[in-house]
Amino acid sequence: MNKRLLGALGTVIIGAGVIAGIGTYVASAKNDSRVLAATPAGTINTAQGNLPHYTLDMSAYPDSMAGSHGTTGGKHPGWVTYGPVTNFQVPAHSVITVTIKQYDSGARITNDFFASVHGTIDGTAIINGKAVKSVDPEAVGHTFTLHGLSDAKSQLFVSVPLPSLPDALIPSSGYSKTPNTITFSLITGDAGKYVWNCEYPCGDGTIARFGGPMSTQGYMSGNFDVVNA
Ligand SMILES: [Cu+2]
Repeated sequence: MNKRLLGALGTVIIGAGVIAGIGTYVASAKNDSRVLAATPAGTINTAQGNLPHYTLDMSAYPDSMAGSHGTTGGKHPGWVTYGPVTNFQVPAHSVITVTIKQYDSGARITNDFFASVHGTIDGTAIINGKAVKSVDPEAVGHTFTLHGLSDAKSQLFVSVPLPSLPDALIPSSGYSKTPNTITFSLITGDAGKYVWNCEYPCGDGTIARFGGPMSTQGYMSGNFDVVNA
């Protein structure tokens, strides 16, 4: 992550003189209203019967040079971020198969609970083709952790660890061609407002690395709206 951060900072310093429109990106990073809706994928058999099936694809990046922050990375090019956006919309009472490409390095997670898979169908996630219930707590890059809010009738809690890439596989510019691929499925309940965040301390040094992107919407957290189809 440090290597990527230095590289990103270098890019900013070189690019600052020629980027006239950076103010636009600063404004958009503060309040990213873009929403990615899940893609219909037929129906699927579950223990709860045959349910509508949807897919949702996202990525976790070691900086903000991809995703929703603009081609210059926005106000914080070196901040880790999810992309292409951090707000998602999915239908109620449906199976949502989420696929995340994870391009970042990492280290030990603070709380081992978040190195295990929780709340998915079968309690597993498929990581690089293999079904697992947990990952090495010493090598976590990010997590995707979904919580219900009080106005949601159904309780929903899903948490999936995204293993880190070894530092040797993080290129000095661009992204690894071999990200970790994490796939899991969850069943949504009633329509309502949910939120998700990352539980790996991938932020900056403030508040024990829960600052910066960890405490800013549009980077390591966002909305997860469950709507009636
Ligand atoms: Cu994170």
